[in-house]
This record gives sequence, C-alpha cells and structure tokens, in this order.
Amino acid sequence: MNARTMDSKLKQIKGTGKSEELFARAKELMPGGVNSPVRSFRGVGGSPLFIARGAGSHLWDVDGNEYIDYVGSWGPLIIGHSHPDVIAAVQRTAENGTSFGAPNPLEVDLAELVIKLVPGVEMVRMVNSGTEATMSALRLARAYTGRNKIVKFIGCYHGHSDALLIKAGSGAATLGIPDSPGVTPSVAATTITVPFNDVPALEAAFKADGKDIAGVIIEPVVGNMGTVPPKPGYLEAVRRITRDQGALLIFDEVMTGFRVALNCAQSLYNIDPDLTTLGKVIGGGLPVGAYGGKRKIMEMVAPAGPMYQAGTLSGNPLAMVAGLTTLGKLAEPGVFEGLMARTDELVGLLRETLHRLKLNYQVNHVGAMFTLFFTDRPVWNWDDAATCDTKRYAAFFHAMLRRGVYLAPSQFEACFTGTAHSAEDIDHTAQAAHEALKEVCGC
Ligand code: HOZ
Repeated sequence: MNARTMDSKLKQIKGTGKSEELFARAKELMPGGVNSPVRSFRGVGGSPLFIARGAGSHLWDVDGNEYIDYVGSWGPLIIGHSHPDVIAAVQRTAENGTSFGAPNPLEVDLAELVIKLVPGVEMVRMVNSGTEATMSALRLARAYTGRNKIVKFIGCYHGHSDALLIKAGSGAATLGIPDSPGVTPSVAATTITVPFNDVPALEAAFKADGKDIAGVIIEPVVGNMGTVPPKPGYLEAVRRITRDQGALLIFDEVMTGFRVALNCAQSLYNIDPDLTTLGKVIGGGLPVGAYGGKRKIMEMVAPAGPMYQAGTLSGNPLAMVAGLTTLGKLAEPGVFEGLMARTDELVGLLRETLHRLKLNYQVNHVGAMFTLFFTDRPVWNWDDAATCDTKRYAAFFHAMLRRGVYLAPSQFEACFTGTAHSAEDIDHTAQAAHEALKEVCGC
C-alpha cells in the first residue's frame, strides 16, 4: 500500500515548496527563521512546515497538506484546534475589548476554576507564559525562605529564565546548548542540578547546601526530555526531603497540568506541593501562565506582600476566556476519561507494533502524553534519554510526516493527544508507525 494514502481519508502529501520558500525568507528576518528554537526542525533536519490552519486534531500546511497533529501547539490545544466553543468565546469577548490593564471578571472566574481543579493551589497569580510562571515561583521561594539556591533536575526544562537554563532539556538539549551563554556565573552558581529519579543525589545536594536551598523545582512527570515518569515513591521522597529541610517544593505543571490527570500530576501521585506553576492548557491556545500555592506563601506577592511581579497583559480577557472554555470542556463528564482511553489505545498499538517488529525501543506514557524513545534502555532520567539514536528518530519523524502524521520534531519532546483525536486518527497513526518503523529500521 502506498505509505502516503494508506486507507485513510488523508490526502497525498503534495510537496512542501511554499513552506520552504517561507523558511528561506524567515531565516533572513528572524534568528534561525523561527520564534522558538525547537520549531525549526534542527532536531530532525529539513525545513519546518508553515501552518495555514488547524481544526480538531488535524493541521494543514501552506501547501495544503493535511496531518494528524500530536504537537497541539506544544500542549495547550488539548481539546483540539479552533474548537468552536473557544473561538466563539474569544470572538464574543474581543468585541468588548482585548485588554484593559485593570481587573476584569474573567480573571476571577479562571482563578476560581484553577483553585477548584488544582489541589495544591489556594491562591493564584496569572502571567503570560510558563517561563514567567517558573521564574516568579523561584523568586517567591527565595523571598519566602530567605534562602538563595534552587535545585533543578538534569534534563528538566522550566522555560528560559537565567537560573533555569542550566542542564536544561527541551530545545536547549535538542540543540546541544543545555547551559546557555549569557547566564552569568553568579546566577548559575545558585542553581544546583541533580539527576531525576535519584533520591540519594537529592539527599546529597541537601547535605552539601541544605541551609541555603530555597526550593526544588520539578516536572513531576518530565516532558522536556521526552516523557519520563517518576519511579514509584520518588515524588514522595522529594516531598519528604524538602519538607524536612525547610525548602519549598515547586511542581512545574506547565506541561502536566490538566494533561496527566484533570486535577494535574499532584492529584495523580497524591503529593501536596507548596507552589505549582501552570501554562499551556490553562490558556487554551492563548498566552497564559500562572503560579499558585499555599495562601501564606502567595500572600508574599505584591501588592499583598513585598515580592514584586507584574504584567501589562496578565489576566487579559481573551486569554482568560480561552482558558476557561478549554478547562470547562475538559471537565465535562466523561471527556477526560475518553482522552485517557484513546491515548492508552494508541500507546498499546505502538507497543504491539514494536513487539511485532522485534524492536526493543521504549514507549513512555502518562495520561495524554507519550514518547517513543529510540533506545533499548528504559528511560528514567537524562542519561537514559541521551542514549537514544536521534538520527533514527529523525528518520522516523520524516517517515511519519510523509504518511500524514505530525510528531514532535525532537526526540527530547513529548507527543500530546487531545480529545479531538478520533478512532480513525489512532488507526492511521498506528499503521503509519508500523510502516515507518519498518522503513527506518530495515525490518
Ligand atoms: N517549550 C516548548 C517545548 N517544550 C516549545 C515551544 C515552541 O516552540 O512553541
């Protein structure tokens, strides 16, 4: 069967000339031709697709090719592209103005919903991106504890603020620049890094520096080295150690929030963090981040308290209503359960295919995120992820693209499912994966 058509309704890939032309223009105008590095396809080679539109689980590029999308704008579009309710709510809201720089009722509604859905959040501050959320949470941890250092995990990515661009995952790992130039040595010296899923390493860090550690920031399920779950008991140990040592535990749920469970990873693993950072789904495709946590800590934030943080567009009505509508849909009875079942089905089919082809590659999966790692070694941390055959991942990525399936353009990113993925999408993807693996692995 022709790989491109198979027996699905997706049309033949016609070529990507218009995307290539746009990329040539863009490279003259923007660094690397993009506004965020991992989009550039540097991790897989070739020219990135320029997207004309998205609807449900599908994307169309400027050349008119159609793809099943497992990137979902890197997570926010959990109910699909251009969901009619989100579009209608944004249009309706925009008619009354796009930003006021003054309080508006939708901020209160979204804060209320977030506090209801996220067990560890008693008060919340809206910002405009995950980077702002994590950066502000670190400042808050320092302000609250009066300590200077933070602990992060090797291969975790928490946005691009200076203190967190140390041994970072995501695009930084993909491009081989986990420690960015421009971060001053004095800032870098305040960040301690330890391997994920390694309790003794964290204990040793506290033994060495404990009295000056303000907080530990962690992706409870890592998404930014590909999907990496915590080992049983690991998050409990992190909680115990931070509590014993008087450091705050910051769950970075920018990626996992409303994705690994409706009530976030903290409910899935039953851990009570001091602070939580959110992004992606909370904005339903518009720029939103948030940080929140225990009332006594959040009351340190200005103007309630002295820790300063502000934002011109923070809490703007368009972003608030997109988030509210998205979370509202997700919380409808049966919707999240359906998403879990569909993702389980896809992951099951991928594992079956690997087994049938006698390939020992690893599929990690939690909730609505998963990664096919091109390594035989179980992936529990960055050292494991780094053993992947990234060239083979790149070949697989392109083989899937030719079959109308758009995966994350880097081995070190998670793929995301959403409520719009249909049974037909899953079948097509599984069949495409079977053929693509045979093609790139020669089996
Ligand atoms: N930070 C995102 C990946 N983990 C990439 C964002 C983007 O390129 O849009």
